[in-house]
Amino acid sequence: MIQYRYQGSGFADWRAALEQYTREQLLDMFFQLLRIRRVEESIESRYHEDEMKTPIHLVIGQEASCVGVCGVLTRNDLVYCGHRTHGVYLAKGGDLKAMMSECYCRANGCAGSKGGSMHLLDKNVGMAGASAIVAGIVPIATGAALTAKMRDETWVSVVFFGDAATEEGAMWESLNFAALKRLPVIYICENNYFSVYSPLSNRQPAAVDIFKKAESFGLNSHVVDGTNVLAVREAMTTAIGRARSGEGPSFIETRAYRWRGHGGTGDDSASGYRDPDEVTLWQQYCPVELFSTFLTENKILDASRRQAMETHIDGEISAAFEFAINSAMPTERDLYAHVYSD
Ligand SMILES: Cc1ncc(C[n+]2csc(CCOP(=O)(O)OP(=O)(O)O)c2C)c(N)n1
Repeated sequence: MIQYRYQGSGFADWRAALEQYTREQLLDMFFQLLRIRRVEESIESRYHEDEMKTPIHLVIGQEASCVGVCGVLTRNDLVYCGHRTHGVYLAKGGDLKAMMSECYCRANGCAGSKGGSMHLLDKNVGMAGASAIVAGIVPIATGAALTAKMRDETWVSVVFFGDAATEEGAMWESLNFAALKRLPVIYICENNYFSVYSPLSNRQPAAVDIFKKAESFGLNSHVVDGTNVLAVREAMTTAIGRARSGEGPSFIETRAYRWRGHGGTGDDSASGYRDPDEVTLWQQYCPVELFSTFLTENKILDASRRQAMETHIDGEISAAFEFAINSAMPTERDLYAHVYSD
């Protein structure tokens, strides 16, 4: 039985929004979406070789939230996230070679081979940390925002997490504190309706939307179509404006669907926890292809431009795999670096 249907309206109402952006900005948003999709597909295609010694959680189907959010951030703004890291890292300007090296556990990986896919970290681009403990990263990101406020800094703290994180006490304690202290923090809840194999309907009462709960804690709160990069970006623009001008925290619930299994490669619907037709249905609302069609219809993207992007991304991905595979493994000495206890 299909339980979760797409509730958005695609790009039908977004024509006027095109005027807010330059052609380059729109093409860049599309490029970022396409790049994340192609990187994920290539990781998926080589994962069976068992050389990437890391669990992976693919973001295919949910790319628009990463690109829509990170598109309005500066390098100095800090981003935190849960275990589904690849899209956030790339959208924040992360280095693809350093990310691939991390997946291959190489010493020059962005987390020095100690993190793997779930713990991408790169201070050069403001990728401040990730945690695989559900909601574990939320108080940390909130604490960072307290630092920004106490030091009178202009940067903002942004944290991505899934719907399951809103079933943890640490989440609500953080929201309460952030609202009380009017902290410059933006909470991005990527609601894909599942916590591993458990649908939202088995975990939370249907009568109260997640973003409404956040609103009741005193946060500026929105729900958006998480397959539409422009919708995410619009909500994020409001949120970042408020955070930078001292108006306090915001909460954005983005609704999209994870096309692949919770972890690893391929679709795992055959195990029975969701209807395979539900996956097929959501694939009609592809964040990459619907934006491509929209831009093409509005004469911003054409076939040759798209092909040039595909070729560029292909080259970048091949180079990143080659770089990672040919990089050195960590030495025994590396194991003791950045370790703070005996
Ligand atoms: C505190 C805690 N409980 C349980 C787990 C096991 N676990 C790992 S991922 C996950 C579900 C995460 O779902 P969600 O936060 O909605 O993110 P999604 O995977 O859907 O992106 C669970 C329960 C964990 N890592 N941490």
